[in-house]
Amino acid sequence: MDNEQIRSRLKASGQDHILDACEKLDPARASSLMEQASRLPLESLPELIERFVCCESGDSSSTDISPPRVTMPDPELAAALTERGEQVIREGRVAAFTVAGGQGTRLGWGGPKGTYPATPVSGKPLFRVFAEQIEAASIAWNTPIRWYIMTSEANDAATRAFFADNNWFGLPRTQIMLFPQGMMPCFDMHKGNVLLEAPDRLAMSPDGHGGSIAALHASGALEEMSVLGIDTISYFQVDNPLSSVIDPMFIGLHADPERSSGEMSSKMVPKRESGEKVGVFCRVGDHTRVIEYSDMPQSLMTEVDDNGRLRYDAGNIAIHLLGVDFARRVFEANELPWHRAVKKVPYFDLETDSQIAPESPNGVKLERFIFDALGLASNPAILEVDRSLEFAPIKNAAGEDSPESCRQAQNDLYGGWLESRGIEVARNEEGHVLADIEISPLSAMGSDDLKSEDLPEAVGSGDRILI
Ligand code: UD2
Repeated sequence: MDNEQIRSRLKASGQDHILDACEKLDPARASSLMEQASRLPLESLPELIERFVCCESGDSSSTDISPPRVTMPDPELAAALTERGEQVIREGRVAAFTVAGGQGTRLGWGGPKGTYPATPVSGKPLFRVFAEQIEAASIAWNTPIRWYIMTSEANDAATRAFFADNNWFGLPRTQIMLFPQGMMPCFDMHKGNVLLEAPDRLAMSPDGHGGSIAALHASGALEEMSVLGIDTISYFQVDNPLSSVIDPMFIGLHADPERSSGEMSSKMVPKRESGEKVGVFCRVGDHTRVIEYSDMPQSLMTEVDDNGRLRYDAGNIAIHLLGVDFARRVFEANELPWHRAVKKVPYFDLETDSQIAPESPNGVKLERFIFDALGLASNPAILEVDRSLEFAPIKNAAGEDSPESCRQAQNDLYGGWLESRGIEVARNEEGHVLADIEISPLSAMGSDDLKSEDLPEAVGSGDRILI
């Protein structure tokens, strides 16, 4: 595309200020800025700005809200679903997919979140935790499970370097594919202008984990999955070491035509308390949706049923299964809504020719959320799972959802495994394990897999057990 074309597209989309910026630059830098501008979704910007940038809320609110239908299988059904799921895995139809494009700002960790040391004894980074699960599952079901990882522009190089330095965690290099997510421009919250980060650079930010659908397409991953016969994507976030990366029972539920269309299925845990910062699964009209904690009206957030249980307690732990055909359909429909986040965005001011660090929010970043795809799925299955077995995210530096709470959750979980094998484990009055215990999925994927010769006689306070 030549400069004239970009020029007229910029004018038509109301972003002429970028042309003004170019006029102040030498030819090389002007051409770099024009090139960045040419990659913006210019034709859709005016509508996007009107709907999501220059208005208070991009979210449509609805009054027709009710709790979702949740599946809690009894042991007999669980066994049948597990068997079905194992068959699907054995046939090589499932891939693991980690979204790891976030910056981990709340945690205050400099590198990509997946490099964070997460396990209680050996301090394994999150990426290794998942890699070992994938290796163990590949062995257990005798099929090389493909692992897709979405990074972002900011952490792609560091993530690749980390995998290379760690020899791809012992997995064949060909089993892993990394790709960056898309970027969206940051806008002036009043005028809708795309902000400049520097005189010759647009201010851009990652397009949210919902951008994973477009990134799966753009990277060729969706295409590759079809070629390899993969029809199910096991989606999880990089911040939760308890994620069961390949869960046969969940996969069996997703693949059971009586219980799911096989388009999208999700796991939930009952919320810890009404204010917990997780999105909540709801029925909105005829669709299942997640309402993000920040968008949930207070009255619904705290509403209780006749038994005193929160009516909207189905917390989203961000573990989903997506059909590959469904993901392609969501990509083609291009209907996932944008969510507006008002932020302080440092920018270069063209009028004063100066760099501004705003003291109050001035900009809007737009993100897509993966769970909005639920609204496009027919008959999604929502599976209730036990928080203590599956959800202990590392998000904050201290307190809830921190390295410390996650470490305790891992100790409690693995302590329980040892107890189920008749081993005495020291616990405090609140029931928390008083030792550090770590069990690699390569040693055991569940308590039944533990080999007697690996087990300690007892676990006392302060012990450190690595199996
Ligand atoms: C998310 C959910 C929340 C709940 C919680 C469970 C959203 C908006 N909220 O909250 O409802 O389910 O998780 O743990 O999802 N990521 C990318 N690219 C991006 C943004 C995020 O890859 O552009 C990844 C990020 O690396 C992480 C995950 O998505 O793995 C979650 O991101 P977050 O930390 O921003 O989400 P959070 O904790 O606000």
